[in-house]
Amino acid sequence: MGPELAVVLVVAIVVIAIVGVAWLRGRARDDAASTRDRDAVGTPPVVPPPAVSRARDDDDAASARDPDATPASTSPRAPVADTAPKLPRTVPTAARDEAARAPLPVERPGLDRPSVEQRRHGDREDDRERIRRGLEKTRGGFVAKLARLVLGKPKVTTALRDQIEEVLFTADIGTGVAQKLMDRVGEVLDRSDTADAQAVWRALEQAALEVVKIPAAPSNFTPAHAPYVLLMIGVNGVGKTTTLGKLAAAHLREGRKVLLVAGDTFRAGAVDQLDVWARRVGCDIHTGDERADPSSVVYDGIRRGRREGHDVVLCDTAGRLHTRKELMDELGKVRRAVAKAIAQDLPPTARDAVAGPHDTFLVLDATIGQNALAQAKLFKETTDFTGLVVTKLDGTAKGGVVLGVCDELQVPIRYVGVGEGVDDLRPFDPEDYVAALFADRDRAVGADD
Ligand SMILES: Nc1nc2c(ncn2[C@@H]2O[C@H](COP(=O)(O)OP(=O)(O)OP(=O)(O)O)[C@@H](O)[C@H]2O)c(=O)[nH]1
Ligand SMILES: [Mg+2]
Repeated sequence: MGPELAVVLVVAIVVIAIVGVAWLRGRARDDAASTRDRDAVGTPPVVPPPAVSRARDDDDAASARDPDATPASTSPRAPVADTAPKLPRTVPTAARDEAARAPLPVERPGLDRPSVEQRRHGDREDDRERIRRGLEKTRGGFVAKLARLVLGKPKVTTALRDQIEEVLFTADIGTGVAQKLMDRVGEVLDRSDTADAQAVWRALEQAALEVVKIPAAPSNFTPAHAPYVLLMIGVNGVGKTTTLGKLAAAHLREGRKVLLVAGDTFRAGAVDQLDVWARRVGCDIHTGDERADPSSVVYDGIRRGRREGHDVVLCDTAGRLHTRKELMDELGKVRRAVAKAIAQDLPPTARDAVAGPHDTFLVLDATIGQNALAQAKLFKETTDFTGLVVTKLDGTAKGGVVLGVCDELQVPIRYVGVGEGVDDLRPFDPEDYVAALFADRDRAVGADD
């Protein structure tokens, strides 16, 4: 082979090599492109979750834990998906926690009402309406039976006495109240054999009003040494935590700075439940370590409230059976811790006078009727409380238990719960309650047993 042939061969090999490499590179690019196309059709792309949607998930989880939490459909949440900043696929713990702690939309009943005067008038009307609606089932129960007996005829005769007596004594109002109401009916009937039906009805209404009208000084939410401290007590599931959440909203609405204190360190999820309420109404919360001593949590919470300028400190406690001595002893310890925390800022001479919180409310569940009364009596034997809250008046025919509780305990009812929502707590007004109980006479007469 001559030198010319050798040069031609080398040049040919080099050209073939260059063309081959270029061809292989082109194949590789095509393969990559077709893989992308396949993925785009068959597998959804992995998109990092937006920060706010994480918070929404937490909210939903929380509302599953807490039936009080506002359902997503009614909550005025802003749409988040498009505007939310994208987080990297692995969301850093700090960012996740921050998203989870993001405050829920604040629900403060009444803030949008036009003026103070109008608002107060509106509130009053609203209160009456809510109580009236809450007592619907009770009205359909023993009140409807009474109405059929008394108002169903133009005149009430003494022959009806026994029947009225039977209705009253089988109603969930307690025998003491039944007797008081019966005595009044008797007084009207004693005057003559037949009585005007409206006069008998008015006598019943008047007697009921006397039972529930318990003189009580209103709570002082602005004590000389802030904060005002409230302790909520009662057996399991009566509505302590829910009532605290609603109360927090009511205080915020009055412009007070509120701190919720998670004194229920016993039940798993109790702290989270209160936390949901704090975020929901937009107030601060104080929590201790898991399984911490409730007295120390409450003590620290009150001290923090004082330090940080809260006007109102609302303390939750674990549900407890009045029959469990150790739990009732624990409650005594919590009360002493509260007294100690409040007394710290008082002049030495005033300290001994502090025996406990400014208010202690015993929460009673109306749906259990006479058992609520029995509970309250037993609590009273071991604990002091300054007021009662009767919850779940909505959806029960046993709303007459309010009468029995007032009569037996002679402790004022401060609030009534008429639903699970943030706006479903109403200050108890004796006149409104009795008016609502005896309202809708015509409908009550027509109602079924
Ligand atoms: N319908 C109605 N439900 C209520 C009312 N108050 C509370 N509830 C419901 O009662 C249930 C128990 O309420 P909680 O506030 O958890 O009761 P609790 O006393 O704190 O319970 P424990 O912490 O377990 O002792 C929840 O489902 C509340 O939504 C009310 O006024 N009406
Ligand atoms: Mg609770």
